Amino acid sequence: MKLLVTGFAPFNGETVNPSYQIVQRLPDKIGGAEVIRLELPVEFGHAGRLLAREVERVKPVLVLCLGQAGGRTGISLEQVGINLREASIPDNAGIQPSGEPVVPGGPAAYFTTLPIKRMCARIRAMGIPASISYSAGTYVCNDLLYFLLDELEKRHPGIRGGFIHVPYSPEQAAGKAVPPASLAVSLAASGIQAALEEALLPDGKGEEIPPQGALD
Ligand code: PCA
Repeated sequence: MKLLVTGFAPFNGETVNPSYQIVQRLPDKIGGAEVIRLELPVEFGHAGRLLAREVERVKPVLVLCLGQAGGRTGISLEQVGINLREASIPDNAGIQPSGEPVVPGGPAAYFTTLPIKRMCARIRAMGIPASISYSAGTYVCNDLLYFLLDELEKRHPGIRGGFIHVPYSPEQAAGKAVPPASLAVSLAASGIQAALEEALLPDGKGEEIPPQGALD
């Protein structure tokens, strides 16, 4: 049994991306499953194609993609990917799409197939800030999430997939004149590991889920 976990390369002038630093810190086995790691380029379309190729090769039970969301105040478990590319900055290949679909003719949105409420509750129970997010944005992370869910639905209906955004690391925040929220990579990695353990539990066997209101 394998888990495919991805992070992104640095972008937008940063020298690191905590999403892949977290992936590198995960243990080689989680919940009895082997962890397969992949670093993806911050490039519209290209990231999704590389991921699809790896899904085909690895045949994991679950795919979790991570990305940096500077300014977010905790770990953000994404509920939805939308079929829209709207970039406020160019990607690492210099492409800046506007008003384009991720998949022409595809549905407006896909929901994650991971049990994100249980995963979120598990992270919070460790004393690590986390919440459900209802927008992964319209940049490369949303592009990857939408493309992944489209691919899994069409070609690998047995594989579950989703996306988690993480805040800046403290080192990144320290380099900014007005420091934004940040989360230590080691702490974030512990939370992501626990979330993956939770996701591998059969439905109904996981952490007791408080009502959503209690999570807000
Ligand atoms: N974050 C960007 C793309 C790569 C990354 O780590 C995003 O949120 O779209």
